[in-house]
Amino acid sequence: MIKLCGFRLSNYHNKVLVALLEKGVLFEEDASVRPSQAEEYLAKSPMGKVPYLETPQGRLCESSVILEYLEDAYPERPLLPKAPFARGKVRELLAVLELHVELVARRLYPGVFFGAALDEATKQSVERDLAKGVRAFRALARFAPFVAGSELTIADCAAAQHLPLVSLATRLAFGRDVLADIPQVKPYLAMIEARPAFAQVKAWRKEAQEAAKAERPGAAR
Ligand SMILES: N[C@@H](CCC(=O)N[C@@H](CS)C(=O)NCC(=O)O)C(=O)O
Repeated sequence: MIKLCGFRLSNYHNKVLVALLEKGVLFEEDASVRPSQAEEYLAKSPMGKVPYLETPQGRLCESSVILEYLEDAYPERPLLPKAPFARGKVRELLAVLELHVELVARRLYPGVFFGAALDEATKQSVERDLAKGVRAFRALARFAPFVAGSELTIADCAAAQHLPLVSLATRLAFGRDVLADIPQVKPYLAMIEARPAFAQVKAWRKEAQEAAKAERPGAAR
């Protein structure tokens, strides 16, 4: 059986977890795996990140690659449309959201969530780059009612995890939510989080958050 390895505070782990639940795939989870640069961990996940997926044929890392693998291996409940152009549009939205929004906001996380110093130069470069990413996301997102259109897709699995984190990080860093000017985001998140799979993953994340707080009382997240 396939096994998802990572931890439930990770938005990338949760992106895959919710896709597995939505697709109704039988899977195991090891939620105790943490990122590491140790040799033995790099042998499993070459960038030292989570998540990775164990399959009968071997391991796969990179959450979007894992989602594509799941689409190929478990096509019964698809999270991508059939038509090539429509598939391209979903992947385009997902790439913009991750490369130009989440990954940019991620530069704030050490400062806003883990107590590291956050210098002005970083804040300014993040603010500048995020303005472009958020503009592109806003141009591409459909909210009709799902983020990429009328069907639930892999883009929703990602958006539901990343958007709240980007809002929180930018509120903490800049005193304003960079997504506040996209009025569809809040109702979209309320709608998507009402789905049982998304509600379950959110509840597991909150449990993991409480456990992390109990371990490290100073941590923000
Ligand atoms: N592009 C990767 C990103 C995964 C990622 O950044 N995971 C974080 C946890 S949310 C991590 O492992 N961070 C540790 C590190 O970057 O060394 C994916 O989609 O799987």
